[in-house]
Amino acid sequence: MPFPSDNDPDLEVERLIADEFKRQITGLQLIASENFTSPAVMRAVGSVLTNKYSEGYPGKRYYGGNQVVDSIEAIAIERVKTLFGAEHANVQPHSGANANMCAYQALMKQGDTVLGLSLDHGGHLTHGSPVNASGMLYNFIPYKVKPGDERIDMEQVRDLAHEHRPRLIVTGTTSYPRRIDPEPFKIIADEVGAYFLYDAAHLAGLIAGGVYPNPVPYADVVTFTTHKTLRGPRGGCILSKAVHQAAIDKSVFPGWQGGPLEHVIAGKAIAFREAMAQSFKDYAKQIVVNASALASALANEGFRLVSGGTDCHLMVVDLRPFDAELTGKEAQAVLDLAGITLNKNTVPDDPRSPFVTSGVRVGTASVTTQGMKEAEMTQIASLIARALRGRADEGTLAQVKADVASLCAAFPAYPNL
Ligand code: DSN
Repeated sequence: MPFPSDNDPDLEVERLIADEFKRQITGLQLIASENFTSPAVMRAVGSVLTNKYSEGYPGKRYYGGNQVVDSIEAIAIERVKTLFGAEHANVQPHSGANANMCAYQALMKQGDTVLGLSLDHGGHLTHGSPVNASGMLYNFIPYKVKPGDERIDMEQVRDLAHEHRPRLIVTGTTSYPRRIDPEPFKIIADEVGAYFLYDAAHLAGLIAGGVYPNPVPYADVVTFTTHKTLRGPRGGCILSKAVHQAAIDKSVFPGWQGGPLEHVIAGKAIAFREAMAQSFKDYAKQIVVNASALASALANEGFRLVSGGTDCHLMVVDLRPFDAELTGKEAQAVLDLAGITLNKNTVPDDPRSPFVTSGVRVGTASVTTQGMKEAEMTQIASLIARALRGRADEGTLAQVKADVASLCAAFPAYPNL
């Protein structure tokens, strides 16, 4: 039986997908949580696996016909355990936010106390924001970065842990540019009898590539997304100690989710294998080298880097020394017009609201996938500064956009697509 779209493709949507492809490859993608996944991953995500229902886990499904799916999910589980040295893995979370909520439910009961990094100091919505279910279901106590060096204040973490005796301590970030050492968190968690959860969403690719400390030996549970520095399909994953296996699996299904997205799990399996390659280790190293080069170049253009720089794939740029009137909101909009995509971001103790902000967040995972290196980071900093300085002039923005397109044409994300 023909499908309605066989002879009547939805050209409106097809054209928009083509437009998005063009936007991605002709502009600079500097959103720190994005990347270009591989054609092999995209083939898996667009495969017939999307047709299959497979509630449950390999060997224990509620529906028939899961022989092939079982093999795929089992491969994904084994690969990710090997990649990070984990005792247990659940590859079903649809997203990082889901992964966190599933982990919380596995480790706590409603109303329990948790320590988490404040959102405006680099944490995540699911680390206790009052507008997120995490903040509604659990009693989150925020810790912050120190005002001087803008690094996580470990003395405050210890003090708060001893004062509040939390059930869980969460670390991991979305806009914190510095290295997080997992061992001190584990020591503090042990002092107060708390579990330790590390949200490695942003950092998974750097950890897999061996250029960032691996929290798996220290944490009870590690959650992450597969589409950021890890460069896989959009989705989440949970690693844990064997002792938490049953609780984690029960919390994911039937606790929070129904049918797993096996087409995405196939993409995760492919990405985990890609991340084992030497070329991925080289890639992860170059992401960090590029971030450091971009941070220095932006500082030379007159911007202030929160904490003075970066140890990972991202930096938070305080716009105020560059131009006291320029907000993150305006910078994001202006740079969009110039083909440079990034996002507004609060700086620690930002006087402006999260919808306006005094900063932007910049990441180097995507441009590094394109093959750009330190010299191109200097060019990118110059393009950003030119666009922002000349933001009142349409001609300047058009010229920067043309220069951005030329740079991207020299480093195609998908040379064969
Ligand atoms: N939205 C992601 C980010 O940009 O960091 C976090 O969930």
